[in-house]
Order: sequence, then structure tokens, then C-alpha cells
Amino acid sequence: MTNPTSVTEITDFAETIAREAGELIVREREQNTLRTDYKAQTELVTHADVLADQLITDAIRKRFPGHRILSEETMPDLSQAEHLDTPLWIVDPIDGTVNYAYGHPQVGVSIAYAEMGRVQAGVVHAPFAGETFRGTRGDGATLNGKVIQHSGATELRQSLFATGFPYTKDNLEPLVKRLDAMIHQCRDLRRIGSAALDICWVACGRLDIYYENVSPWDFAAARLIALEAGATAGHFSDVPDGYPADLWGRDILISAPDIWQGARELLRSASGYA
Ligand code: 2AM
Ligand code: CA
Ligand code: CA
Ligand code: CA
Repeated sequence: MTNPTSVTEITDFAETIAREAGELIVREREQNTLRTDYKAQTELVTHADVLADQLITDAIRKRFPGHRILSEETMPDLSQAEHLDTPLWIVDPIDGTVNYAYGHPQVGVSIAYAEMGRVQAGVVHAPFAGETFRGTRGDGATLNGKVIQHSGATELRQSLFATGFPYTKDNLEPLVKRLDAMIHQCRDLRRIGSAALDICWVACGRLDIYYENVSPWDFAAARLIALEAGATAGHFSDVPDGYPADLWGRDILISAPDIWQGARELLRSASGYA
């Protein structure tokens, strides 16, 4: 099936629904009616996460009834990404739920669109900051309509890096080892609390490096935005066969191009990878 809709139209559509979800998210918090719940021991979810997920996925289903959807709150089946026959939408309605629940501004709505396992369009909208990042494959990346570029960092020593830590605290040892190695070799660390915004901040030069283990909805849109801003994106371990690399969230590393290899070697060695 050929898709008559252009990738730019797809990106426009993604931006429209991300903004609508953003309005809902801001309204829910301003009305101070946030009900929070726990998915797991420390993983928060608010009713705004679920409402925003429904708003976005309903809009996608209505406009593109034949497409697949992977979304954190209502359709989190990761095997969706292995089916390459149908276009796939990857949605995180609120990236940074902990920030959201604590009244912090670093919250993003992330929507990506992929064909054959390759992300073609990505939008990350930060409603409290009034910032919208957009990327279309082959056509560059923008922040509020202005073209963005990575920082151009050339030295690990002078690099600002961001990472995150999982909700589950069972196996923190490798993360602490990586953090130890990075903090010794880089300028400083920022823990923003939203993977999508971390990556968009690498895209626009507010950060030099980002690495973490995350899920497809956390990074799919932002990774394309970073690539289109000239950053390098990949993994510091090997991607298994059968799962699209664009959507594989383990050991991802995104940075300004000149420091990517150095950061990769440091993270591999700190992780005990050969
Ligand atoms: P979420 O807010 O959509 O759940 C990076 O840390 C990402 O992983 C965040 O984008 C967040 O997505 C999720 N995450 C996982 N564990 C987290 C934690 N302990 N605190 C904050 N975010 C966490
Ligand atoms: Ca979550
Ligand atoms: Ca997320
Ligand atoms: Ca989320």
C-alpha cells in the first residue's frame, strides 16, 4: 500500500495532536486535580497520562485506521515494532511524569512515525516551556520553527552529559559504573527527567551527550530530531537481530559527532562489554 500523505503532512499532523495533548496536560495540572497512581513500586502515572494517550491515539486511529500504534499508556506492546508491513506510530503522552507530578516544567509529548522500522517524522512538544521540536527525515530539525544544530563539542572533558535511572532499582550497579566513568571524564551531569527532552537538548546544543536504557516511546521522535540536527545516534552495545535499530532502546548513545566514539568506548568499558 502506498501512502498518499507526505511526510511533511504527517509531521504537521503529529505537531497538531501533540499541541492538543499539551493543552490538556497543562490544564489538568493548573486545575490542580492530578490524581496519581502507581504502575509499579516507584513508577507514577497520572490520569493526565492516560487522557493524553487516548487523545493522541484516538486521533491517529481516526486519520490512519490501518496504521499500528505503540503507546506507553494504552498500547505498550513492544512487539508492534517488529511488524514492518504497516506504518507505526510511537507515542509517549507525557515523557517526564515524575516532573509533571512534582510541578517541574521539563515535560514532553513525544510522537514518532515510522515506515519499515525507520522513523520518518518526530515531534517533541514541551507545553510548559512553549517549545516544539520537529524532525522530518532528510529535511532537518527545528525548534519553534528555527533550524537547530548540535553543539559541535569536540572534547569529552568539556562535555555536558545527561542520563537517567530506571524506576526499578534491582540492578543499578552497571549504571553507577557508567556514571562514575562519565563524571570523571566529562564536564558535568544534568538529570533532566525526560529522555525525549534530553535528546532534543542534544539536538539543539544545550547538552553534548545523552545515554540511557529506555523504551521506544521515550526516544523514537527525539532521536530523529537529533539525527536531523547533525548529531550522531547509535548504541554502545550491539543491537540484536530482528528488532529495528531505530526503535531499540537499550544502551542508546546520542551526542555531538566528534565525541560519540570516545563516549562509546568509555561506556562500553565501564559496562564490561568487550
Ligand atoms: P516517563 O516519564 O514517560 O515514565 C528517562 O529517565 C525516561 O525514563 C523518562 O523519560 C521517564 O519516562 C522514564 N523513567 C524511567 N524511570 C524513571 C525515574 N526513576 N524517574 C523519572 N523518569 C523515569
Ligand atoms: Ca511512565
Ligand atoms: Ca517516557
Ligand atoms: Ca510517559
